[in-house]
Amino acid sequence: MRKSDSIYASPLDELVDFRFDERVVDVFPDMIQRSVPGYASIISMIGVFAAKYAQQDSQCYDLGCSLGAASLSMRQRITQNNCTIVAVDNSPAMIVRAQTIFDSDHTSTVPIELICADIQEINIENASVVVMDFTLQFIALDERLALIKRIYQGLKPGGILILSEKITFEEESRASFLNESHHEFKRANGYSDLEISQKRTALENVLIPETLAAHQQRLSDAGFASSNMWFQCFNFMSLVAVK
Ligand code: GEK
Repeated sequence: MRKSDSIYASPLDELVDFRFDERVVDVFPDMIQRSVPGYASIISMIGVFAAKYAQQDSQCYDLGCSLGAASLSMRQRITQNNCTIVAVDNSPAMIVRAQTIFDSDHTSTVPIELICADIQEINIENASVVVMDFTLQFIALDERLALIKRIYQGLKPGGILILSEKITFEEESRASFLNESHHEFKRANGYSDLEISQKRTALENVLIPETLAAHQQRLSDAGFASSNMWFQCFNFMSLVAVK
């Protein structure tokens, strides 16, 4: 049974910045499913992309893996020989829970190496698929280009980066329509206005969204020949950049 997220349901005296601690880990599958429109589809399609782009004798990275949903999706679809999935998160609580989930998954023999570390500090090498599913948005703005460059350098020719992000829009009317639509989605999923507003405040200094154009410019600056947005729902999108 999925544990239901009620972290922001009662008024909180002091709203501290959002952290991926044990309380969040406990309700994470419910929280992300009810907060990110299209999350389940994106996870499934990450498996579909991995099936096509994973290369024999290479590594597939899941950066900011949380409970490993993208790793499991890739593991189920990869048929190329001698691929390893490297799943990384800097929240110890996420890593402990992800390990128990991986241990109980017997759908495939593709190995998953789980690492508790900052994704800005790990080696990225011999990669055919790199996934950052709603993780770059938590990295400081001035550190994003360096990380994307390291991913580009670690990718083999023909390798891909799958980048999913909450985005913002330059045009005010477009931004407010899509933000409001996202709030409506959360209301439809049972979150109250109080929960939506307290969570927004907690995330304000932690999750910094950018425009699609800013993401595509950075990918191009890092060397990616092309990037295609393959998914958008409200102010959430996912794109694939090819080396
Ligand atoms: C999914 N990809 O289910 N280094 C490592 N991990 C980090 C860092 C960092 N510098 N910063 C944040 N994280 C997942 C969902 S959640 C998105 C990703 C969300 C981790 C953080 O601990 C958390 O587990 C994850 O990135 C972001 O497909 O909750 O909106």
